[in-house]
Amino acid sequence: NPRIAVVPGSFDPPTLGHLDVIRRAAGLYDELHVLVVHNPGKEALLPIAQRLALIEQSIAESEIGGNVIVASWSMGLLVDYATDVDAGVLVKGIRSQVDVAYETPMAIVNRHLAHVETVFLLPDPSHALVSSSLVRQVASLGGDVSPFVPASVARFLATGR
Ligand code: COD
Repeated sequence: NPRIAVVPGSFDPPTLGHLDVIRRAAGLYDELHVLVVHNPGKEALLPIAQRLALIEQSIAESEIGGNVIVASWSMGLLVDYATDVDAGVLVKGIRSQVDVAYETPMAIVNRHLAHVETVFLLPDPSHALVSSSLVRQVASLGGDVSPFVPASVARFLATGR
């Protein structure tokens, strides 16, 4: 169904860049699934359940509409989830040429695997340089990450709850 989309990510932790992509994708589709996925290529900071809780809180605290469903997926291919929920579209945010190079082969493979289209959104320039890895680094060195992440994420990283 071309009106149902999935925004997949590691969300380790969720950032204002992620929220910007989610908010805009929620305005484009009837139903939007925000999917926390384990990325085998990255060492994680937060367990999946914690990332799920943080993204749920961040969306609840925002003005993002009621057509968003938050879930996690660790049982195989991303496109298997998309097929399960009848989503025809994957939405990814593109910050730079590096993201284009990383996402292009996955988009082609996913279209072959499941006839799922990938749509790329350009971030708001004010969020384009924010990444989870930057936030992890600043937080681990004791810096203030509140300009880069939703309030509930800043609170969790500072206090552990
Ligand atoms: N502005 C705009 N977009 C942003 C920003 C920002 N500041 N920060 C991140 N984003 C985008 C990213 O480009 C990405 O599209 C999305 O938000 C999520 O980002 P991350 O860093 O949380 O997640 P990643 O890059 O680790 O992606 C993890 C995925 C699991 C989505 C990815 O690895 C994937 O699609 N895997 C497919 C697994 C699979 O099925 N493999 C087999 C076939 S390819």
